[in-house]
Amino acid sequence: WEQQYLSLMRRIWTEGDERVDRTGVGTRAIFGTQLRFDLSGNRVPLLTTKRVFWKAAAREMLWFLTGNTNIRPLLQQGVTIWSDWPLKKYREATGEDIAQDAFEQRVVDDVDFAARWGELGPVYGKQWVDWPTYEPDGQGGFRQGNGINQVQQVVDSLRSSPGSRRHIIEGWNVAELDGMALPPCHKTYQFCVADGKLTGILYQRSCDVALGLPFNLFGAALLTRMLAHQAGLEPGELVWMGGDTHLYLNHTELVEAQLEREPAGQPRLEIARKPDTIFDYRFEDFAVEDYAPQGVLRAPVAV
Ligand code: THF
Repeated sequence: WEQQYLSLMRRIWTEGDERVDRTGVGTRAIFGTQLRFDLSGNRVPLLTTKRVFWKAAAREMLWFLTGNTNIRPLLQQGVTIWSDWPLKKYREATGEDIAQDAFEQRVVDDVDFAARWGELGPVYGKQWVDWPTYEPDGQGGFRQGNGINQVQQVVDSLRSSPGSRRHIIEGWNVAELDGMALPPCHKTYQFCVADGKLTGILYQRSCDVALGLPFNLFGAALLTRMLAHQAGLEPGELVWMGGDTHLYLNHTELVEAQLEREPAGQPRLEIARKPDTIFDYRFEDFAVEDYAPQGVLRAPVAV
């Protein structure tokens, strides 16, 4: 199964178009890609050709489900994958050349500082569980209505109309993109029930194959598993679809090292407890078994 990831990586590296992207780093890219993973028997697409910090990806997914869009709760748990964007904004706004760990420490220690500088805007969590609505105010204008919890709606629709083709969680709120630190990359999730099994599709408009994709695959598999668990379904497959699927040109060392490695093993994801709702999973409920990855491969994140 992991060869799919490695083949995609190899194909982008050898055949991709070179582009200068938003970050200025430069990429090689293929537009329009797909991977499929079997989730049955609790299999999880967690790469073995490098160590993937699945715990950070799991904490990130639980953070999305809380609806929170501030990096503070992530940092309180030692997860630093979202720090680069607020940090860049802070440095640009204040001219202060603060170190990343000093910035992160201030966000953790100082609630007001976190509210001012740790906020990412209405990103994933907000749209997933509290998509804004508007209703007529009776005077020819509009006022804010109740937010829509798309995740709860999908749990409900999986239970009440499993055959539906509308089990969708959407992050791309066109009207709110401007307020987001980064418009959503993993923007659309769709689910399908067949034979008592739940299959998930993740459509990702833009994908950093070396750093982001291993996280996104684990996160999407975890979300599919939690939904299946809550709806009383078995895990089916995870289908991943990429728009601009790229490797950053400064990831050369990682790519070359990883393509030399052979995958080994099939990790499994166990969920210990079935809470009352999808919003009540705790990190301690998740365990990965049979995961014996090769060593960490580091690469810089393009911001
Ligand atoms: N922007 C870019 N350029 N790449 C991304 O992967 C990415 N994301 C999120 C938003 N914007 C992105 C942030 N997610 C890492 C992993 C996921 C991220 C961001 C960074 C990362 O650096 N991983 C390292 C270290 C992990 C750790 O120390 O915990 C790794 O080796 O995997 C795609 O969702």
